[in-house]
Amino acid sequence: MVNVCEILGTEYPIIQGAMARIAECNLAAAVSNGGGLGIIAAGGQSAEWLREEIKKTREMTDKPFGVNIMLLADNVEELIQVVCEEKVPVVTTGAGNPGKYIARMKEHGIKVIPVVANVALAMRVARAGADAVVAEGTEAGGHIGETTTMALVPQMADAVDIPVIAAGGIADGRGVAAAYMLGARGVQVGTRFLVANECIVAQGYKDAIIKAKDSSTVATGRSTGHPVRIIKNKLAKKILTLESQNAPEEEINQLCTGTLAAAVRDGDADNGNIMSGQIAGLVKKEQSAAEIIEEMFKEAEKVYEDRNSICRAGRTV
Ligand code: TUI
Repeated sequence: MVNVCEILGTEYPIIQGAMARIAECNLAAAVSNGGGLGIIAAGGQSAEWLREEIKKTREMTDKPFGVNIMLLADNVEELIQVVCEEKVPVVTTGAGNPGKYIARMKEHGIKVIPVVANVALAMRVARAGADAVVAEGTEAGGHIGETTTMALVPQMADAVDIPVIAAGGIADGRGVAAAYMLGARGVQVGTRFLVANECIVAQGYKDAIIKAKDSSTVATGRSTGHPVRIIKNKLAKKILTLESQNAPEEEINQLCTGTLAAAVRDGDADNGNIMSGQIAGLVKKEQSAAEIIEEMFKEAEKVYEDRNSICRAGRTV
């Protein structure tokens, strides 16, 4: 099977998670310069914006980087056109089935890595020619599926013959080592990169991640069929209340309008939509993207070397 670093063209097998309105040229270039694959999140952005970010990223790094295309966006066709014209090295996709776009992107020399939350979709994209898949467990932030990383990764690794990259709940070397034990050959990390020095998100958002505990996130939107994991704040509680009252979808959508901008731009920790993974409780300090990557892989190597023997019936085997 092809090595993930070879597919990505990186030193480390790590992809930065796509974070809508947050992941732009500064974070993408910093992650790529740190030896991982930085990602520009195109979700909610125009084709012109994306073209400009690609240009700026290329000015900031000579390393490979990627673009994430969120498939619920209404301008997906235009965004696909931009990544093809710009010959972006890697494209990740989310929130849908990218099957019909894969051949076109590959014709332009793009490596295609769909982010998926179930085995059925992983098998479909593998058949359509995907180079690797990200198995994203429900621990992840943002739009999520139902299955945990622990259960999803080994099942996906058995089902497809392309490399599986684990996501959801990974923020340190133990998580990296665990992902490998489950059959993954790379990781995607979002939450920890939110607090990278180079990440342009408002300080209030970073503080909310650093203050978070294991139980600080909640999945909203289960009632509308689009579950989204966010920090459990005033906004989250209002959404959950409306959902428990079976409020119409429009009312929930209205409540959510502008809340991502409030979180990302204004750092509104109460009424902003602060997407975050469950692993936020482990993220305790702001660092450069390069330090985050180096620390995670150094720690993963150490965890692997220091592993204890597995015990059977109380005896070391
Ligand atoms: O896409 C993500 N994470 C995201 S997208 C996003 S923007 C957004 N905001 C509010 C509502 C919806 C989107 C924030 N975070 N991760 C990958 C992912 N894909 N997670 C879940 C899925 C998924 C879900 C259903 C993929 C396909 C799918 O159905 C299609 C099928 O054929 O199974």
